[in-house]
Amino acid sequence: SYLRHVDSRKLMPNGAGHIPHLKAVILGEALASEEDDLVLPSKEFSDQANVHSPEQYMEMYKRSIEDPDGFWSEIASQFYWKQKWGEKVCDENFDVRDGKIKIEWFKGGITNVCYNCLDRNIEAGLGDKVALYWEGNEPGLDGSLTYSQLLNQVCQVANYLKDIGVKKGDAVIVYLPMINELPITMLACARIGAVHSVVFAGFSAESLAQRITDCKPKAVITCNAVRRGTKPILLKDIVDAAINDSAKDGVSVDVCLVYDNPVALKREDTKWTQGRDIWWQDVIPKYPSTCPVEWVDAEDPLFLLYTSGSTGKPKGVLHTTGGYMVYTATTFKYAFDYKPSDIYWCTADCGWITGHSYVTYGPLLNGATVLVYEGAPNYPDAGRCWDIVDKYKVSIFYTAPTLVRSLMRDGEAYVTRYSRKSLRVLGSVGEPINPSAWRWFYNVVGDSRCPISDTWWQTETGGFMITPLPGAWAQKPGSATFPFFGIQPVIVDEKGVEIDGECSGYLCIKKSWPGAFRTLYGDHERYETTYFKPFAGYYFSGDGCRRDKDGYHWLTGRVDDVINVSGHRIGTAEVESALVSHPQCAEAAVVGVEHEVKGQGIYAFVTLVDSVPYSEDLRKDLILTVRKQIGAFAAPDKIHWAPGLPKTRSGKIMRRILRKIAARQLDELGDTSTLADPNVVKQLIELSDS
Ligand code: 6R9
Repeated sequence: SYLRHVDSRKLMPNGAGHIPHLKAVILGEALASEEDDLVLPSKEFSDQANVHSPEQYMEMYKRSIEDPDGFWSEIASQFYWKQKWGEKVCDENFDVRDGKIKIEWFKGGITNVCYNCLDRNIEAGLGDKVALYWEGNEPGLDGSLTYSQLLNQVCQVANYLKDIGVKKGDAVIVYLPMINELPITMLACARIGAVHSVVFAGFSAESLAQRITDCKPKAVITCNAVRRGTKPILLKDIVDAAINDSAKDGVSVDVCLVYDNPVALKREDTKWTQGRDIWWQDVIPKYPSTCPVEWVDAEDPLFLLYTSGSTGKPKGVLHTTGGYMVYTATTFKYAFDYKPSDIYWCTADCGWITGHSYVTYGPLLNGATVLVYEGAPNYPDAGRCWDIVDKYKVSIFYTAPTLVRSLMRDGEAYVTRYSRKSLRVLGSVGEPINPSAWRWFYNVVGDSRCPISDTWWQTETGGFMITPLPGAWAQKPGSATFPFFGIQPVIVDEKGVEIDGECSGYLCIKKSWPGAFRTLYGDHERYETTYFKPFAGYYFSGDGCRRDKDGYHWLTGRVDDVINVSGHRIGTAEVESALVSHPQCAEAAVVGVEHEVKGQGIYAFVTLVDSVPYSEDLRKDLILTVRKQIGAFAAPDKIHWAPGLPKTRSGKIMRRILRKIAARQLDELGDTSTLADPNVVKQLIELSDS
């Protein structure tokens, strides 16, 4: 059966060829490089998988490229459409030189995403299946909703929203923690054709105000307070400040619906604005639990999600209805090898795209059982995730490399004390996962049994773009592997010329896909300038990518994070991965600094494994590790010991701040309001000269 994999690799797209070194892997010989490290799915897994061989993938992939209309309309037909789409499945202009960028899928088709998530599944007999499990921050606090119960609650909220005058096309801002009411609110908006804009309930009042001012919502939906770990966060205070701020810009909010969370704050201690604020529990239960659906066009907006660009104000990424529905459902099904008996847990918050596509829409469209977890993944201790996995018999676990690395740092004992035998597929998203973290995730968490879907995608892409299909082919730790159906990734040089075979460069996408964003809200020009003008004819992802001799894709980080040292282009992620492979290094973040001779030098912030002391020997050893793994040119010029790294609450390292610290431009640190822990920056500055 191994030979089956080898031969069919000739079929891999983009020049992937035969793999002679596979023999070495099977025989357990030493590998020349990480590119040769192959992890094969077990026969049992492949045999039961939705896509079970490279040949099957290739056949489906080929069809999706050669006949996208046929491929996608067949899948779309499995959903409920009040009226089928018009003549064209896809109508696009993807090239700025031919005029305005336009992407349309299933135009003329009339449907509703909420109906397809709930009513359709209930009609198919899933009414009594659990749709949402909810696990609270405090162990022991939990709940669940079946598909029928979820529909009832969604309808009550939808009826309330209609009653206060929210209509099709109106924006609603949602600033809620991870409680069931968050996906409920999203679905309620979708049901009546309103456009939700979920703001991660960890953003500052200023950030929230910016978003309120930009999309002028008919209502803001929040919660008085929440506990994450031991820390209570007064969400309502933040909302009050934000609403006051946007009022100064002439944008007023008439209704603020507040979920009462007595575990975190008493009602009477919640600040209140009479006439504007209203308790969720006082009104929602009074509304009828059925609500007719607002049928919308496939190209009507579903939601707005703000994401940060490299400069300027946040960008309102706009997703529409039909294509997004079809794409998130399909990617979920294949990339996680979803089966109806699965219990699925994604640790992302609904405030990010991952929570939209892969907590709410993708799984529910498949009729899946989803776990929503309110708390911090290491509360009350580093074993909480596996405690939850055992409690709910989670079978698909989807998380971010940053969590994997931090749990790795806390030690295996927290993992191995739990059974985890329900797990069958693992997933990773948000940043490149370094091979050593991949290995730990695979060997320790998954007991060397569960394939890892390292899914590369973006807020803008709506769903997975480059991802393993577990069961279909061999994985390489650290590589996102191959494109999803319908996706044509191309690697271009700085002139925008496509490069073939083994190469590295800028990652672009040729042709649209159903889940693509359609515009930046209120700024179509910025949409074209940022994504379609850098390399005319393509969507530019902003990421760098290497394609290896076997056609596997290795994401090398944002190209704005590329460092050029003496003419060598070095991805910060590559250096970080080398550093982290050192047994005493827990986490690393690398930035470029001005260097007199080399143009740019490499400046590395390094967090050590618990209780290992800083030392000159260790510093030298870390540098040696990078020299060994990448080359002397990539050796860091400076190692800066870091007790912690500045991260956003979604776990992304804020390199902007690290660059300023590295350059000693301490008065130019900029906005630090989105940091998970602002103290980290202070500590780093104090350690600057050590
Ligand atoms: C889904 C999400 C998008 C950026 C993207 C890339 C990085 C995400 C990745 C990955 C390597 C992966 N990224 N997944 N890099 N491997 N599996 O995270 O969306 O918040 O918009 O971030 O995240 O740099 O361009 P978003």
